[in-house]
Amino acid sequence: MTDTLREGSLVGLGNPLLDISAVVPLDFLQKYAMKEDDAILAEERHMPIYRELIERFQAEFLAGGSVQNSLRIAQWIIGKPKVAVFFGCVGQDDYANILAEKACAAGLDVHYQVKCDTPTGTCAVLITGTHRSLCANLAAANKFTIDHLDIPRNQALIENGLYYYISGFFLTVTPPSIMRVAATAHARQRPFLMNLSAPFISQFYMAPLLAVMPYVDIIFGNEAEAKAFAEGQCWPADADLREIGKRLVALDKLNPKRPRIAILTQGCDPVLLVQHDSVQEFPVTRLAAHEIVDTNGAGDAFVGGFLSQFVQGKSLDVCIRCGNYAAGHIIKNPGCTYSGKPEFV
Ligand code: 26A
Repeated sequence: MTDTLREGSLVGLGNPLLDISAVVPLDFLQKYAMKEDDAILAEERHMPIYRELIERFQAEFLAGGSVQNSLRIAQWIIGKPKVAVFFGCVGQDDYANILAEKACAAGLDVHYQVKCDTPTGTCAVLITGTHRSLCANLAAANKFTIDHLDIPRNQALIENGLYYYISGFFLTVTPPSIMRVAATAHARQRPFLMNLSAPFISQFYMAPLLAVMPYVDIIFGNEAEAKAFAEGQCWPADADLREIGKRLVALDKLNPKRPRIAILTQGCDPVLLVQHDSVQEFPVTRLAAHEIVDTNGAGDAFVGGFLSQFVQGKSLDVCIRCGNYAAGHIIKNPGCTYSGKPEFV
């Protein structure tokens, strides 16, 4: 089946980050005014976190960055190299080498923009039990510019794509690049998929998010992200996740022939698939506490599993089941990493 997949079918853009991950006590989160299961952009006061994680908590270094994670997972499941292409910006340093090496090992085709004067971005991952809190110092990732997409080779790769995936996180960096890719997808009638990514995106980047929403064919998000979007839209405070999903799919859409779909995850509770007025539930296998290594990357892995099937034209049912499989696997491994061969049938 995967033989029919051509190279470069799936195009993703995002922030390539090296995760610096450690198990920490709750008061460490409090020290930096962070919440469990949150994702934030680092401010000046967060800068000591990275060194502290390394020196006090024996942090591990893991390939991260939301979209790059999803594409690595999709590649792992697809098994055929270079079906997925990734664009993002890194520095010229060891961290960039680690990221490129992990991406390449997964079969992902990365085309980084490289900024020599800025270090590669990092993300502090603070693990507390089954929760994780993320604090990203985007550094070079924040320097991605649209002219990287103008390089003829990259332009050709974008035009060659059949499916496009970009995180809401990337709205903090370069809305014009996102609009460019969305417009390409639209002109070619190819699916454009996005992720709400984190509550702060809806809180602080609602305007560029709404600008791209008419292009979005599939929107992913978790419960907290969907609620933050609903709040940003002043939707009724008592709207439950189903209602929010219905309102998300009803937002303006440029291509009405392909109605928007919302896929909302809620941890170990069922995944909701919202289309038109219908909401379907897909159960999640609950892992035993001793099986959980960390939940970092679970949401990205869900999307990766979903994409691995979506690009093969599988039904949404199969895509979501594979998303659940991938998320379950990643939770049993440190960060967004996998072990062995995929076992999704
Ligand atoms: C703009 N921000 C805050 C971010 C991120 C991010 N990826 C892109 N942009 N903040 C955290 N991450 C990544 O999310 C993964 C877990 O879902 C982390 O690098 C981590 O690998």
